[in-house]
Amino acid sequence: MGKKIAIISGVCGQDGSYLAHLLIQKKYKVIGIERFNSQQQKWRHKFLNIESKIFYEQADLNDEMAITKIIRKYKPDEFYNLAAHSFVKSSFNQPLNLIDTNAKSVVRILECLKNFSRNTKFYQASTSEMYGGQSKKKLDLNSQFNPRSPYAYSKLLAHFATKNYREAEKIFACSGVLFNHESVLRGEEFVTKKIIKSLVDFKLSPMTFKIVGLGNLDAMRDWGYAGEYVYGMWKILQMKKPDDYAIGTGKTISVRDFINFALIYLDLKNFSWVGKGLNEKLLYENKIIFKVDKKYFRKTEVDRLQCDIDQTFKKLKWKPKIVFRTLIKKMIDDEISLRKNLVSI
Ligand code: G4F
Repeated sequence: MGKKIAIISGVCGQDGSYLAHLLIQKKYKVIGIERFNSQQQKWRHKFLNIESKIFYEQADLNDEMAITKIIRKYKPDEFYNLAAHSFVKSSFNQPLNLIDTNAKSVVRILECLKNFSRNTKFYQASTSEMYGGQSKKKLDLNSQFNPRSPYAYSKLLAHFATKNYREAEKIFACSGVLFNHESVLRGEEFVTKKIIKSLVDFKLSPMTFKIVGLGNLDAMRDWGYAGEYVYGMWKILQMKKPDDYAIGTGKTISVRDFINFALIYLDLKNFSWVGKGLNEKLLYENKIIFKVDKKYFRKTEVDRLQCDIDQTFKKLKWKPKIVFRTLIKKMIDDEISLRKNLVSI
């Protein structure tokens, strides 16, 4: 039997990079769809040492001809759709773009699989943002969705399209409803990477450090490690029957506590929070590190997300092991090694 073939859209992002790394280890031929052939976008692949092992194809997922051509060329065993506009805050400024990129493109891929590659197993990157975060309860696939941003409602449309192709067209189509998953490869616009990067900057050169603004410090998230969540994605497509799964750690902490744990791990214990609301600041020996800035607040916030992993664990026989404390340590250690490695790339 020849090598299994997997197509990954969004291969240059955090999840795409870790997934490509995993599938290459599993001896797949990995086809990575990228929007542009840009060396800059490949820094994650360089870091993971996989750049030369991926077969790149350029395509915009809104371009039906291009997607059809790639699917017909490879007839892949598995298609992982990880391409998306994924930053929630900016989604409020471009709702129609979000529908095109996050929802219509998914239907386009599924139509193409239906017409030209019916045996391909399809994975859709769904998200815990679809829940809306208004509930204090742990969330699983029986919980109610209440999308609170263009990002969330575009993803919900894609989620239900995937389910419908599974039920109506008998495509092996599955969604992973993933709670926040982070790593050193996260984009700098996301809060965990922003915090870790800033604190490592401060630790290494406090004299030149510039104050960083943050938004809602009370938001709570179930933060896991992206490097292991990709194993869950792969496992979902190895099940006998197609289905949807929620994946998270089952623990939730606030943005403020994420910062507190990071400060302790960096041995910056002499810190204090002063002020309230929009005047709140984090000080380290009289130097301001973070201050609240209302420009980072969202029009509608998702207050709290926490996964109930039991349902998934029963069916998938797998759950993430890395919970926030270990994640924070790992992000700090990897941030330091990323800086060293980038110099030699
Ligand atoms: O890091 P975030 O921007 O991630 P968010 O919005 O939870 O979304 C991420 O996780 C989702 C899974 O649930 C994915 F679907 C999505 O694509 C993305 O990967 O913000 C986390 C929380 C928010 O409540 C935000 O308001 O942190 C709060 N926050 C506070 N200060 C901030 C900041 N977020 C950002 N990005 N920047 C801040 O300065």
